[in-house]
Amino acid sequence: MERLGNATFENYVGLEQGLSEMAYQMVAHVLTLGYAVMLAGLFYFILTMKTVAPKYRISSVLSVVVMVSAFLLLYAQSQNWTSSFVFDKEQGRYFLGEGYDLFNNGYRYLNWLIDVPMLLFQILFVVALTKSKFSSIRNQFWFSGAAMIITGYIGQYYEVTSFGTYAVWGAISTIFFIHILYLMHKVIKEGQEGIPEKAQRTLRSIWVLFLIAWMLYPGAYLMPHLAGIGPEGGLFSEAGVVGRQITYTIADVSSKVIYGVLLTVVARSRSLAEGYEEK
Ligand code: RET
Repeated sequence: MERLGNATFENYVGLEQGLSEMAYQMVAHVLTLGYAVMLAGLFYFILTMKTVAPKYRISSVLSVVVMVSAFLLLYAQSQNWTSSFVFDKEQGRYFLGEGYDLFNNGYRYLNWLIDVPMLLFQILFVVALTKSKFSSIRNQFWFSGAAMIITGYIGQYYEVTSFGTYAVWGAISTIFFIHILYLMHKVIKEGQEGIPEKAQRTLRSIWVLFLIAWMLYPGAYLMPHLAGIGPEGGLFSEAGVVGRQITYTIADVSSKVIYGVLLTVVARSRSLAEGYEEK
């Protein structure tokens, strides 16, 4: 099982069993949907910017930054998929092409390196902290966000070849993730004080969305090993390959686009309550 070195499990599945037409196309389609949604989101955030008071607009600007970087990186990810597997007429399945690229989810991780700090930073412009210091929360968000991703990025190279190494890096990454969840919970709790009831309700939904959407990423990391450890069992199969890309796409749309839209909704309620009128 080591012919491909540190390649991720998608390549091993593509080398040994190959992918059916449906599995191959579903991934190609879901990746395309991913970057198309980012482009649509880009227009939404630009066009709604003026519906909120100027002090909240940085949140929309940060969503624009997230949309552009996600669009480009998800586009690259999608190209990587179609250039990694080729159709074999004899067997009627897609296999890893000779002399082609290997597939790697690394584009995503590097995209998160930009987007995760931006997404965490963004909420600080929509809510007012009552007890914590802005700069302290911001720095902790950035530090733990970057540390979580870099450690996870290293770990994902070992998902096939060394389960131990993969588990240890994953566990270190999880410690930073728990720190982020703790900070976000605090920010959302403090942020609810003294704002309109409707905005409070939206903030509570943001917490639920955040929790679910962000948990999907470690789920995708674990995908090849869910329901059974190792190359023989569980989702180390084309179901796992498709499942991982669908999970990533749902997570991306929720954590970047829907989250940004809900923050715009909170900023809009607060702007109206403060007497802001769009000109
Ligand atoms: C990793 C490694 C395994 C352990 C954990 C992880 C968490 C990843 C998260 C990523 C969030 C990404 C977002 C991107 C949006 O653009 C790195 C998979 C806990 C939470 C929100």
